Amino acid sequence: MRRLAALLLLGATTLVGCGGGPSYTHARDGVLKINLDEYRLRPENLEVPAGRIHLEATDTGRLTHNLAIESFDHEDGEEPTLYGRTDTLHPGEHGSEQAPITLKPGKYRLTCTIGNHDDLGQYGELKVVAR
Ligand SMILES: [Cu+2]
Repeated sequence: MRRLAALLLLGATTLVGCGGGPSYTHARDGVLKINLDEYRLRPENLEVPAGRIHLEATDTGRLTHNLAIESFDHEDGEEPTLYGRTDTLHPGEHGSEQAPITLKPGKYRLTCTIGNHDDLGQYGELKVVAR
């Protein structure tokens, strides 16, 4: 129980980001280059200027994965908004977005929507900043 409290505290500190928050990888030219494996996105947290976003995902794992961009906030019982995703990728495959993606400034969730991969930790954060 004490350990759980410590973990929660740690989570709160990360959210506030008192200088020690998550670091963001700057995506060049709006291209999110992300490797997918069990069960991580590498890198996890990316920052990109608003506008057209491209996905460049590679499945470096042993299972199928995909890469999706969805909203952080959603009503109880409702699915988050899906802004775009790749096809399902098999080990060793590369994939880009299924349809053009344009994002406004804000925070978005990066995730793999296959099985319970998200629950297992395969997610990250996309910070879209004003140009
Ligand atoms: Cu996955």
